[in-house]
Amino acid sequence: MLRPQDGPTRERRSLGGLWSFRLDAEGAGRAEGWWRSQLASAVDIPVPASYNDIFPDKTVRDHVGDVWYQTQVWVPDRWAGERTVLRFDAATHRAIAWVNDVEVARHEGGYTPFEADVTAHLRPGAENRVTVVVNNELTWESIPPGRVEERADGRRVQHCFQDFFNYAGLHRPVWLYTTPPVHITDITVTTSLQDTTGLVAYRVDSTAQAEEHEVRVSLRDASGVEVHAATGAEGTLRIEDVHPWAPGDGYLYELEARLWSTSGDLVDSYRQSVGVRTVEVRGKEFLINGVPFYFKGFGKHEDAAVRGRAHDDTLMVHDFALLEWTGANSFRTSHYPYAEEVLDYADRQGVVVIDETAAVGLNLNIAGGVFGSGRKASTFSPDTVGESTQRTHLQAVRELVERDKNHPSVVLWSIANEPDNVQPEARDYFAPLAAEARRLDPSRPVAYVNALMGKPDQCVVTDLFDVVLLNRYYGWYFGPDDLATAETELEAELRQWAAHDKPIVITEYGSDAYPGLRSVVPSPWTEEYQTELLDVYHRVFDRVDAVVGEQVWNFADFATAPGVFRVDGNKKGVFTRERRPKSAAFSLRARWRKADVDS
Ligand code: BDP
Repeated sequence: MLRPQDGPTRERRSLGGLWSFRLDAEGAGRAEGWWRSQLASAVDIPVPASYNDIFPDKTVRDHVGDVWYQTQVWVPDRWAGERTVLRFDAATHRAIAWVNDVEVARHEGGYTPFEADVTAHLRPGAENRVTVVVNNELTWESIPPGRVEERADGRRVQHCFQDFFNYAGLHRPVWLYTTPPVHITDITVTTSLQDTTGLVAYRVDSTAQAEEHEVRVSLRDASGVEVHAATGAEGTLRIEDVHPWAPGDGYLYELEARLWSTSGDLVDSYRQSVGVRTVEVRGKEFLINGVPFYFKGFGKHEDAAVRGRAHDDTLMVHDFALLEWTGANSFRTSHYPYAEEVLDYADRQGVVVIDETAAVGLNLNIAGGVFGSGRKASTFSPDTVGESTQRTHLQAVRELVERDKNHPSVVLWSIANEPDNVQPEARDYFAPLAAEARRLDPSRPVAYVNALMGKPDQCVVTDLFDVVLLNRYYGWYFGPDDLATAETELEAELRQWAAHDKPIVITEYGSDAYPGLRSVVPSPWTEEYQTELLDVYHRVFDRVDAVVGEQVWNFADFATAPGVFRVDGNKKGVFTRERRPKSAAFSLRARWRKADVDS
C-alpha cells in the first residue's frame, strides 16, 4: 500500500486537528448508528494522539471498549473526477470507518495502515462527515493478545500480557488523498551490489491495461541527476559507481515511476526512495553490504507524556539525535510497527532497524511480560493462543512486510517478542509465520525474540529462524544484586547458543534505575547498578564472538499499566521519559563511541 503523496497527479490532505470524541463502554453507538449524525455529548480530542492521558479522568485512561471519533471535511470541487481515498496510518487496535452514512473500511490490528476508496461516497464542493469507531480490547484473537474480565459490579477490565500501557485511539495521521482513476497501486524494490555497481530490481503494480498504458521509471541520485531510466512495469536498473546506503550513511536515490497512456498523457506518477544495500546472514555473521555489522542501540517505545503513543516529529528528531549522541547505530521497533515517518527518518539517517510485529505476550508463563507466573500454563491451546490468534498474527506479518519492504533501514523482521518457544505446539504455530515472511520478502532474514525461559536446549523453534535474538535479565529478575553470578551464567548460556552457528543479537538487557537514586555501593534501582550491570554484560559480549549486537532495554522510561512492580512506569530507560540522561547514558556513550574510534 503506497503512502499518500503530493505530486503532479496526486494531492493529499491531512485530517489532523481536533475531532469530536465520545466513550462508548456499552457499545450503544453501533446499535444506534452514531455515524448517521453529529456525535452527541462529544468533547474535543486531538488527532493524532492516544486518548488515555488527555483528560484527568481514570474512566478515560482505563476505558475498555469502543470510542467514537468524528470530523467534518470540506472536499474541493476540483476533486470531482479523481479517485479519493480515506487512509488511517493506524487505529489502535481495530476500527470501522464511515463516510457520511456509508461504512467504508474495517481493520484489525493497531499499528498498520488501512484505507478505502471513498470516491462514490464523498460529495465534492461540500462538507462530508467522517466517523470512526475505535475499539481497544485485546483478546485471544487479537495481536497482541489479552483478556477482558467482566467484574461483578459490571465493569470490564483489560488484562494485558505486555509490559507497556495499552494506549489506544488514532495515534497516527489520517488522510484524504486523490489518485487518478487509473493509478499506480504498489512499488517494490530490492537492491544488490556487484563491486561498484548497484542493481535496483523494481516492480510497479497498477490498475492500468497493458495495451493502453506504459510504465516508465527514472532513477535519480541525491542531487537529482538521472542515473538510469527504463520502460516496463518490471526490470533492473544499474547504477555505476553506486553510493550504497550503509549504517551511518543514509544515502538515498529516488525512483520515479510514471504511467503514460499510449496517446502520450501522463496518467500517474509516484516517487519512491531507494537505498542500495545488501543484507546477509553468513554463519555467525550479520553482513550489511558484505561487511560484518555489530548492532549498538536500544529497544524503544513510541511513548510520551500526554500524547501517549502518538507519532510526533519533534520527539522523533530528538530521539535520533540522542541515538547519535550515545553512538547507537540501530534500534528495534519493540513491540509493534512504528509510524512510517520513523522508518523514513531511519533511512535518511542511516540508522539500522529491527522491525517487529505487535505480537508480544504470547507466553502464559510470563505474567504481564515481567515475572514467571509460577504455574506451567499452556500457551497454545484452543482456548488461548490458537488458530484465530495465528490467523491474525499471519495478517500482522503480511501487513508489516508489505508496508516496510522498501525501507533500506529495515534489515531484519522480528515476528514476535518473547513467545512461548518451549511448548511443542510452538513449532506448528511459528513455522507458517516464518515461511510467510520469507515468501513475501526473500531479501531479509527473519527472527523472533527469545525470553530467558526458553534456553537453547529447550527451544523448539530456533532452526526456523536466521538470527538468535535474546532478551536477558541475569542480575535483575534472575539473581538480583548478584552481578558475579550474572556474569558467569550469561556467558555459559551465550556459549550454548553460539553452538547453533547463527549470529546472536542481545535485544534486551538492563535494569530499572530510578533517576537520581545514587549509591556508592551499587544495589538494584540505583543508577550505579544499572551502569555496572551493563558493564558486566558488555564484558561477556566481548568474549563471545557469535554476539553481533547489543540493544539495551530501554532507550527511555515508558508508561506501563499501574501496579506494585512498576514505579510510574518501567524505569529501565537509559534516558528518563523526558529524555534526561541517567549515568548509564554516559558509560554507553563511552563504549559505543570508542568502538567507532577503534574500527
Ligand atoms: C521483557 C519484555 C519487555 C519488558 C521487559 C521488562 O520484552 O517488554 O518491558 O521485559 O521487564 O520481558 O522490563
